Amino acid sequence: MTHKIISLDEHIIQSQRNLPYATGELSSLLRDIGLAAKIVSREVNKAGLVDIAGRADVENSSGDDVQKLDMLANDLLISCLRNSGECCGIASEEEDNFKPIKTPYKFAKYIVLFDPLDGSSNIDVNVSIGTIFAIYRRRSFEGECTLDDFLQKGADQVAAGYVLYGSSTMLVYTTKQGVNGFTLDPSIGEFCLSHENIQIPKTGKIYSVNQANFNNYPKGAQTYIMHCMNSGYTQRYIGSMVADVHRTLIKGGIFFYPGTTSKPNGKLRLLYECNPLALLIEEAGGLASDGKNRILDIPATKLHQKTPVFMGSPDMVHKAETLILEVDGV
Ligand code: P6P
Repeated sequence: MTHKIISLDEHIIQSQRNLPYATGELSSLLRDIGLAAKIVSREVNKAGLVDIAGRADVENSSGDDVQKLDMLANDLLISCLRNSGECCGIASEEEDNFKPIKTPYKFAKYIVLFDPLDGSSNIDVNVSIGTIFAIYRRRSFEGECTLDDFLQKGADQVAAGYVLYGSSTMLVYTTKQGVNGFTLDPSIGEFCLSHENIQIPKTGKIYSVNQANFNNYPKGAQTYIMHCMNSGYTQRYIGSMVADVHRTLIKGGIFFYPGTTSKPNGKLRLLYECNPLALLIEEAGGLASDGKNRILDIPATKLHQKTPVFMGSPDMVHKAETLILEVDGV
């Protein structure tokens, strides 16, 4: 029996049929992101063969060294979205100007935030990296988008997803109708449905944290790490959030990046890293918090604001929150 291939485009159109108010713009925007992902995947897979790996001698909004491939991915995504006609504004981790990029489409109803290539420190050592995106309906009614259009709670996202450039290239997305994963088949240039209706295991035995920072974590996070070690869990940490969260989504477990003494809000950005991944984790049946509060409820006040994050299997995130409350208090 031949296996029916469902492409990303077909799936997006089918999902749109379930959204009564859908008029096709969101579907078109998601397809444009899928196109950008294919092009970025082609360039990521060439890194090392062509002089696009390595540092670009530029810093981004978070003071990270920008890699050449970061800039290429950023430019590709901006170009695809700017010409899509479905979004009126774009915000990217790589754009240091603390204000969003306006597109020519002042009446388009969506805005997009993205981290074009997360895990960039892994690019030149051939470790998995990823693109993360979040889509909101604009809050302003018409005309040029405003910063306020971007400063929305994660719970108000209409869609979110990531692309993982690993042993294969996968796109995983949600429009709040569940989580579905697509694997790129380079022979036909299509993302094909490979992981339908992903559900995260209720618990797991893998904890994912940078243990090198142990002494700088709050006591509550230290206590949870000791709990994981004493429970015989396995520690896995790739250093690319998309890769660590993807493994957590598929196998179960918990990924966390707590605040530290020098960075009380941690390192990961709320708007274009934690919120989109938190929506996917929750849509798959998991939990995502800052240790105390639901990530998706955190008010957005700055484009590049950071938050501590604990996300994954519900039983494990709940245990972390319980120990944090016991040890650190409210
Ligand atoms: P650390 C990559 O630079 C990143 O932004 C995330 O993808 C990853 O989870 C984290 O930083 C790794 O940070 O401090 O553990 O090297």
